Amino acid sequence: MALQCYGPTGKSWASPSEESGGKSDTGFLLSIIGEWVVLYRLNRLSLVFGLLLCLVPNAAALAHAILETSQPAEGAAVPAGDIEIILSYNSRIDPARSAVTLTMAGKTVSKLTLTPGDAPNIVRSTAHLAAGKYVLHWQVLSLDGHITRGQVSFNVTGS
Ligand SMILES: [Cu+2]
Repeated sequence: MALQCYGPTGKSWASPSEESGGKSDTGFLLSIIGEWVVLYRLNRLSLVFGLLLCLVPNAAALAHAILETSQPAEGAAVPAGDIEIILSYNSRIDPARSAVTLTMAGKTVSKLTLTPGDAPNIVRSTAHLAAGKYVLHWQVLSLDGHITRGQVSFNVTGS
């Protein structure tokens, strides 16, 4: 509602030039600059509004992708071999623009190929792993266009 006051039609660009003959160019220029300033402020306003949406807890819960559960779970021990990896988030994510990497002792072991899970908030993958301490680094894109990251540490035990 308040935004309508600043709309492009709020102050006419044409009227100053029509009324005063000599000053027309400067008047027109000034009004254009005025519009630019207003547009710039509106952009900043929407930016601030977007940021606020992400800061307010309830809104963030609907927007940011937060890892809710994982398989393997944090700190879990799983037997070596084919390991199923399932990451479940609080909101819908885009598997095509998300990435999961496995590291061991800070070195990348493999970049996992993600497949959509049973629900739009789940991604899954499989990895054939030998015994060792692994860290799974995930990065996902949620519907609000924000990327969130995190990691899950787990152990693979020898057979
Ligand atoms: Cu967000």
